[in-house]
Amino acid sequence: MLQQLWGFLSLIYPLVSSANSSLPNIVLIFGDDLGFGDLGCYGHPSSLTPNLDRLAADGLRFTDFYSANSLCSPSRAALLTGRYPVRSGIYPGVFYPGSRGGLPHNETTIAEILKEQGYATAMVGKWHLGYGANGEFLPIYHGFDNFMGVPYSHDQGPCQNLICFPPDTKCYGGCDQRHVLLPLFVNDGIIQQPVSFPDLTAFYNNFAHDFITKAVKDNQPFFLYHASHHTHYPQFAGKSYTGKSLRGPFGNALAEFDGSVGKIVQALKENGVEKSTFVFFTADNGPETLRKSRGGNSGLLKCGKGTTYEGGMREPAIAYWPGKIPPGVTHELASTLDLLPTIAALANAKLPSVPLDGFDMQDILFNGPKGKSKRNTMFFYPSSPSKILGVFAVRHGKYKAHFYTQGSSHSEFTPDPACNFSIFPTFHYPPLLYDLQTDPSENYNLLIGSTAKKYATILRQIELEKATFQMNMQFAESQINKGEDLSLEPCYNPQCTPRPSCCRST
Ligand code: CSN
Ligand code: MG
Repeated sequence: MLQQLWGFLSLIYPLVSSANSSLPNIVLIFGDDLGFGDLGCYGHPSSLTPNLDRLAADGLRFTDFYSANSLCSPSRAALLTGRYPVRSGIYPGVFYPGSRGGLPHNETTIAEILKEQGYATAMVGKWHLGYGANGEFLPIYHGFDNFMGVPYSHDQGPCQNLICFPPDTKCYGGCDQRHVLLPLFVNDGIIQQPVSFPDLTAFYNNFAHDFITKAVKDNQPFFLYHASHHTHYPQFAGKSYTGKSLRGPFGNALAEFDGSVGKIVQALKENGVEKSTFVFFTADNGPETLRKSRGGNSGLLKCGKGTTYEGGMREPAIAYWPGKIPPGVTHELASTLDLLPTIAALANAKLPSVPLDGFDMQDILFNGPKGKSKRNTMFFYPSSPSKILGVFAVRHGKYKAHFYTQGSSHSEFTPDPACNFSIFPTFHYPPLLYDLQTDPSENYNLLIGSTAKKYATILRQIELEKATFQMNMQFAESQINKGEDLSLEPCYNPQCTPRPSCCRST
């Protein structure tokens, strides 16, 4: 009887699993502190990004794509939940190694949605959505079957001498000395502390390759979330990328990241799944110009990381799916918030029953030049949002209105004084209004001078959108204000003293 049942099951298994394998694989690639002007295919003259440039040439390149916040943790929360990060409590600022809080478990991530549909799920790289007590917020507790990476930024620990090749090279590091040495995790266990950054990319590339190969062999659709530490400060690159680019340390780091993109696409080809995989690339927030030539570049956009100007939040973005996504360039408005609904639709999955801020992008992806966005508005919260001040800026169609502007320490050292740290939140009424199609650099306020009256209707419309949006916005309790407890930081020898130095794995 048991044998007959077994026979029956193995007979129908291929039918069930081939139904599964008709679901597309999903690869999400996320850069860090990478600006609108940093890639070759977005006009940078000395960057070396042949793999990303090829994805752009053979895929769809976005010109008007936004992250949902100008800092890392909130931007990543929005990417994985399809919700403005104030809804999940990921504000103000970012998580630290000993942060008590993390992405709440009642939030639904893209990984959880896809797991429900039978996907194998993995994350490689920088998490930055909390570690918490005993690693309770790690990716494996948010829908990822497998994780290899560092749970936060690599400047959030004493990182000097970990990042350079050869090892005795002078490194430029203002790394945070308060914390434990940077840990490399596999799932919820530390395999190396401190992690050796010049060797890290090879580890990640192999992990991604093996994950893809195994999922294909198991006839399982897969979701890979590759969130690079590149090109966050301090810059690092392994032996094969050191000195490779004309653009110095930032360029070498970017080239190494680009190399990983190439390796992922190669693994898809090798396993015969390139034509059944949706690949999407973008980045978390604008460039950290504070690092001068070792930081990124927002190109013709104003300011960078930490600000609600275009340079803080408009990002390069590329969608790639040969045979399905017609190659081209789109000027449609879209956001990281739109990835969850889009991916859910591709995987025939149900949407979580919570307020979502994203729109299905399939029409933009699959309909070539006729593809239209369902999104007509994007709201810009600052890096320390509050209910009282509300959204700082609103993009509606081609217009953007700034109700508050503020500089940021991350955006120091541009020639534009508006970006500087010393500029506190400044209220504008009437708001500053820019036409981002004729003036993407936000130089020429339309609401001054004799023509201002012409824009009364658009201004009223934006104010109505803003009021409606804010009326419906629920701020969750802040996870970041729960503060830090240094004893929660990840440590290879959990009971050891004295911390943090005793946490070393070798
Ligand atoms: S971020 O960069 O994680 O990419 O946003 O590494 O805002 O205080 C930001 N911050 C450390 C960082 C601190 C970071 C902050
Ligand atoms: Mg970042």
